[in-house]
Amino acid sequence: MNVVPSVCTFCGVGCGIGLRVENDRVVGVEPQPGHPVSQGQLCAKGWSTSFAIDAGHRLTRPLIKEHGRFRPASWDEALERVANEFGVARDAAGPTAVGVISCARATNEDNYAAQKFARAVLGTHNIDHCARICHSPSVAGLVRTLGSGAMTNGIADIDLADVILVIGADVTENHAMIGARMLRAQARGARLIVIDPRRTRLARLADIHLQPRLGTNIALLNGLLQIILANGWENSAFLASRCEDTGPLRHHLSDVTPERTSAKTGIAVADLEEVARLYSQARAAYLAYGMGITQFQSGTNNVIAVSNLALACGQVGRPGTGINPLRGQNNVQGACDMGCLPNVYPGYQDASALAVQARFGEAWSVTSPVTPGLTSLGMTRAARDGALRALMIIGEDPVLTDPDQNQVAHALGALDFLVVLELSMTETARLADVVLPAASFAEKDGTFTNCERRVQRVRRAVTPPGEAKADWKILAELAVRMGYPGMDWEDAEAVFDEMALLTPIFSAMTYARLDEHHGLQWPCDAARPQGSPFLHEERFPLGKGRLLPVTNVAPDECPDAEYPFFLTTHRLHFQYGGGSMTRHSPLLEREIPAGLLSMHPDDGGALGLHDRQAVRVRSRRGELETRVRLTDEVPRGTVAMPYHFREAPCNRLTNDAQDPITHMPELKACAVAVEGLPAGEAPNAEAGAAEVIRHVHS
Ligand SMILES: Nc1nc2c(c(=O)[nH]1)N[C@H]1C(S)=C(S)[C@@H](COP(=O)(O)OP(=O)(O)OC[C@H]3O[C@@H](n4cnc5c(=O)[nH]c(N)nc54)[C@H](O)[C@@H]3O)O[C@H]1N2
Ligand SMILES: Nc1nc2c(c(=O)[nH]1)N[C@H]1C(S)=C(S)[C@@H](COP(=O)(O)OP(=O)(O)OC[C@H]3O[C@@H](n4cnc5c(=O)[nH]c(N)nc54)[C@H](O)[C@@H]3O)O[C@H]1N2
Ligand code: SF4
Ligand SMILES: [Mo]
Repeated sequence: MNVVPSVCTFCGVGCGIGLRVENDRVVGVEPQPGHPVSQGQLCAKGWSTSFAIDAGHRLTRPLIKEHGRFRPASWDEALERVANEFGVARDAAGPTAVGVISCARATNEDNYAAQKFARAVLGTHNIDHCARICHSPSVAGLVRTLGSGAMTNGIADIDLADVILVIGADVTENHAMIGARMLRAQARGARLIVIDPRRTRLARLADIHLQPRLGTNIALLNGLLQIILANGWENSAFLASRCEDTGPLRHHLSDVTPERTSAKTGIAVADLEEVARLYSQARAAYLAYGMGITQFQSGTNNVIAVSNLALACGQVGRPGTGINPLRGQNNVQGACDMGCLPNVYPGYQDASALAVQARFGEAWSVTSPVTPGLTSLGMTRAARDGALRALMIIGEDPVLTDPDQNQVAHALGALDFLVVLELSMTETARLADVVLPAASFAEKDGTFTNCERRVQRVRRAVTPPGEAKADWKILAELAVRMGYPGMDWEDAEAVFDEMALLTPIFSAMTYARLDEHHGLQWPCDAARPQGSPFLHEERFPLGKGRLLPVTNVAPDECPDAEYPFFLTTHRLHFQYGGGSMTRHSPLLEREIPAGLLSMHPDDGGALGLHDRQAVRVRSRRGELETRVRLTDEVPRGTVAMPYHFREAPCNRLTNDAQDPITHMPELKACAVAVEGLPAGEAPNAEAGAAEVIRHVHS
């Protein structure tokens, strides 16, 4: 047996794994000893990798849909079809009528190729990926306050903190090895504070759990800041030397009082004061946050409120202290860094700047597109309106993971042409005209960038199943067919080298140097050849930090007589995303009954429900059936559902009201009604599925 060093394919922690290979098959996984992030450990998902990529459920040949059914086709025929359909759509309606959605689970090399394919071959900035509905508000918010949207500190910095403040992140479930590290820090004396409307496992173990009402983050963060300023607990020296004038923010907070904050958020004044004191007076405070901050129509302002708090207390720019948006997917940091966003080229180079357009135009020997690109949900809307005609989706499952499933299915159905590059047949791939089989991370060379900006190598450990190929290779072959020779790379390393040449923050990285260092953290350039474990020591990319006044905005849809509950959506430790990988593991599947609705026992009692009874959940957009789980982990008036399960897809209920700055949809709050089904009845997993199909064909 051979053990090939690699990186976990699930979450953004980026744990080091060893793929155990026997007879050209991955038969198991082991932790990489001495790995800087995972320190020789893995969570249950990491251990289950071999099931997730097993050839038994993989796509092995290109598929073309004919009369509503897929038939196998040769690569030649399938690629010709794709090239032709994109050509037709572009000729008929211009380059803004075609688009690409890329994959935060695929490598940097795949993502670099995806945005180059969109910009250089299709001639459009219509390129985006799931960061849109994940941490786009972090990028936008922190760019406005600091100038850079990445985690300011490494994971190991948790060991240096004396206060750990977690806001809207369920870390033991979703970033398990970071959660474990936080609990170890607590055991050696750090104070752990969790702010979450749900009583998560980490909240139960924390020293302090603040349980705000859903959607009151800004009221809470402004309230903490007001207490800090009123008591003189701010870091005046830091504010004077590192930040712009705080006058406007102070003025903005002048009518905030602890009592008003308490009334808005539902948190006792004494608890607010205790958290304000602990965080501001800490020697090093490691602030981490997640989707409970970003997935609101006020997502960008929520992030700004987080940043205001950290800047006012001088808790950024030192080891162990900073602002850390816990990036979600294994390579979502990388997909952003590679420029799979409509507004930036690789390395966050402004796509609207003429000099940047000229630079990439020259490097790629093309005329760069000038029309601003659409976001992923912008593309969905354009498809619905008939303005977007042909779409490529690389490794995303929006039918399960985007808000308002019926509208998503309707939009995908309205396209002239949809091609999906996937590992297995997902709910989204089923709707495609052509499906292309992609190689998984264990079957290709490349790099992933974890949430602490660490670029690490993955390696081809086994042959891809059947005729599957690396995404970058598929895109390169398609480019040739569409008359563009500039993507004809020798191998993944050549893609990386081209990227590093054009991207200043990666300029000192090579595969050989990544190997030597267990990965390197960007920025990594001539001035910082060893990479950057933490950011902003002496100055912010903006120069001085900005504290910007922001005001709480209620969720777009709040409970009323017809839909009396707030629904919030979340994740479970043993499942991942749309479940297309984790649900193939019998070990993970055994842990979780599909998609239960969590409800407070008092609410359940008022509705006459008993634990595990089948219920129907309805919103203004759709309905589904599942079972109820009565638990005081959720507060009264709020119900919660995970989004991993096609049998009970909570995104049939969610609202796509959006943050005006980033177009982040409000996945964390909408209004629903719940009713019990007759005793003894089982939930109908198909309820609504027929509706989706009807939308596709209408
Ligand atoms: N097991 C597993 N791990 C994963 C994933 C997975 O699918 N499964 N997905 C990965 C991805 S893509 C991502 S982005 C990360 C996400 O990781 P997290 O950010 O931890 O994601 P969530 O569980 O969606 O939401 C976090 C918390 O926000 C809370 N919340 C809801 N509303 C509010 C509010 O108004 N205020 C506050 N303060 N909190 C609120 C919820 O109760 C929830 O506990 O996880 C990654 N890791
Ligand atoms: N209600 C609700 N909805 C949510 C969220 C929420 O909290 N609540 N969270 C949102 C967030 S933060 C995110 S990030 C999105 C995630 O949404 P998605 O990105 O749609 O979710 P995944 O299931 O991770 O889909 C990734 C797909 O990529 C495929 N894949 C893996 N590796 C490769 C590869 O190398 N090449 C190719 N071509 N394919 C590959 C997998 O098979 C999988 O089907 O979901 C969002 N949806
Ligand atoms: S914590 Fe994340 S990266 Fe580490 S093993 Fe678990 S899923 Fe994989
Ligand atoms: Mo995410």
